[in-house]
Amino acid sequence: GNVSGKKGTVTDEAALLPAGSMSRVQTLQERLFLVDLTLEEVQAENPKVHRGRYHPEECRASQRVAILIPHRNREKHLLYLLKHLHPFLQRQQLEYGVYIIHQENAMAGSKKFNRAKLLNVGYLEALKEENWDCFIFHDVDLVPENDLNLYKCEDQPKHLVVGRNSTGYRLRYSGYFGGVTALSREQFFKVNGFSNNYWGWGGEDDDLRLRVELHKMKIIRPLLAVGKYTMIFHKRDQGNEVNIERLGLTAYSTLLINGPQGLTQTREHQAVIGVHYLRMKLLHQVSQVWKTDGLSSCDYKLLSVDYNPLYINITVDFWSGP
Ligand code: UD2
Ligand code: MN
Repeated sequence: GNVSGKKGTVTDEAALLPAGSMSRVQTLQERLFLVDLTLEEVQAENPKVHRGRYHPEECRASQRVAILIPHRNREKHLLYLLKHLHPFLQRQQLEYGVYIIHQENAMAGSKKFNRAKLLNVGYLEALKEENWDCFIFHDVDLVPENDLNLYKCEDQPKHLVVGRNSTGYRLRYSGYFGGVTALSREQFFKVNGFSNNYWGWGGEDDDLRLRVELHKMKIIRPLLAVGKYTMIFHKRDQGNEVNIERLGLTAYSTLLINGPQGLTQTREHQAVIGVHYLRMKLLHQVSQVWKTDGLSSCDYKLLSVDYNPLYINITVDFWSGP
């Protein structure tokens, strides 16, 4: 359970729910999250955070940690994440800064969301302000449930989301590396960050895992009881439609064994598999392209850097896109 000692936390309430009922989950989450909370209220609850940053008064933190949150059109989620995350990080006595990297869509042809590229931008921009030791790459809609899930870096890259409410608190597949990850400044630099080429939903997390493995690093995770998250209920966003080129691990292994014919029945299916095949090729090429696609090639137009009480907002636009 939750070690914060507070009553009425997400964990406590979720435990009362009958399992497997999506509408009940949605109702619960509306009750927990979708009340009329305002940014002013969350600010008032967190008086010790200034310009998105905090450091403990009683001690010196062992690491300086930058939390990077990719964002577009999720204001409500952001509000609830800020409400839960700031006290959580302070209970862990961390020195930290919270960065929101917001994708603007002013330029032609850049309508699709690019989570990975935004996180590259966050890393590069945050380092201009402070020599952060550790980076937490964080979905806007994931709320950690257990205070023992430490937001700090280890000697190997760390995947913090072992399970979440919406998938029955299980690891989705071995090798899964999405949601929330912690890489040190050096670890992320070593793999040249994320690929910039994943537009729309999916694939970018698998790509980062391959980069990590290529560099002979090993992904570590907290225990299941510790790595628990509540994902605030949401539907797929507009402009973040499934990137159908993304790796389907099962399809991939079938392909390797049987070739594309082994998978297909209908023409539509065949078309989808065709595109899958391209993406698999892309993922297959990670070993050749990681050096030229990543932090080293991340081009973006910086529109603004704003300092809010609870976060630093970096707004960017991208020139290219599919
Ligand atoms: C999963 C992964 C996520 C990423 C994604 C595929 C988990 C828990 N998370 O998320 O890390 O790998 O699949 O790309 O497995 N966002 C916006 N506005 C948008 C679209 C996305 O702000 O219009 C941001 C936001 O921070 C969001 C994140 O991108 O949390 C991931 O998008 P999602 O929540 O729609 O996808 P989900 O939950 O399947
Ligand atoms: Mn999500």
